[in-house]
Amino acid sequence: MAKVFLGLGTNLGEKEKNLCLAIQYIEKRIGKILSRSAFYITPPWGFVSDNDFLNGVVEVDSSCLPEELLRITREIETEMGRVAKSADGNYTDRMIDIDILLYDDLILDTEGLTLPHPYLHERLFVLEPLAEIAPDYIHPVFKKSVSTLLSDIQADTTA
Ligand code: PH2
Ligand code: MG
Ligand code: MG
Repeated sequence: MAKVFLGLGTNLGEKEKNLCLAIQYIEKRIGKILSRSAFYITPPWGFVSDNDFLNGVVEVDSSCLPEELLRITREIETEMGRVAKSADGNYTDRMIDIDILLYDDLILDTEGLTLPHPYLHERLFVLEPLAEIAPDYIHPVFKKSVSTLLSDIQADTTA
């Protein structure tokens, strides 16, 4: 079994319902939810939109391999009405986004999947909920705890 952290985000529709539904799908298809952060209202990061996000992180005990996880999370996104990942490489509003943040302490860089998530350490909307449920988890590349990564970017006002 692998311990997996998934980041959830939505900025369209009934956002709280979207996150709760995604968590139900995750529990059914990916594995037991070991912990769940609170949901955080966050401003759009990296693109301009009138729609704020609701973000959260869940910790899952899963027997899925990373590639299977990617396939299943994409299926859930599509079933929940996510239309296109992005138009011309820019971020877009979405019903649901499920990102694989950490998979045990696996480091992976394939065409479709990079682990840990390549922007995990730069994003307050990921680090805040992650630090709530896993402050002492060590990032396998930077060898720093999640709470240290969070204080690093809190010191940087551009994050
Ligand atoms: N996801 C993005 C880009 N920007 N901003 C916020 N606040 N929350 C997100 O989940 C988010 C984002 C790419 O997936
Ligand atoms: Mg994302
Ligand atoms: Mg994504």
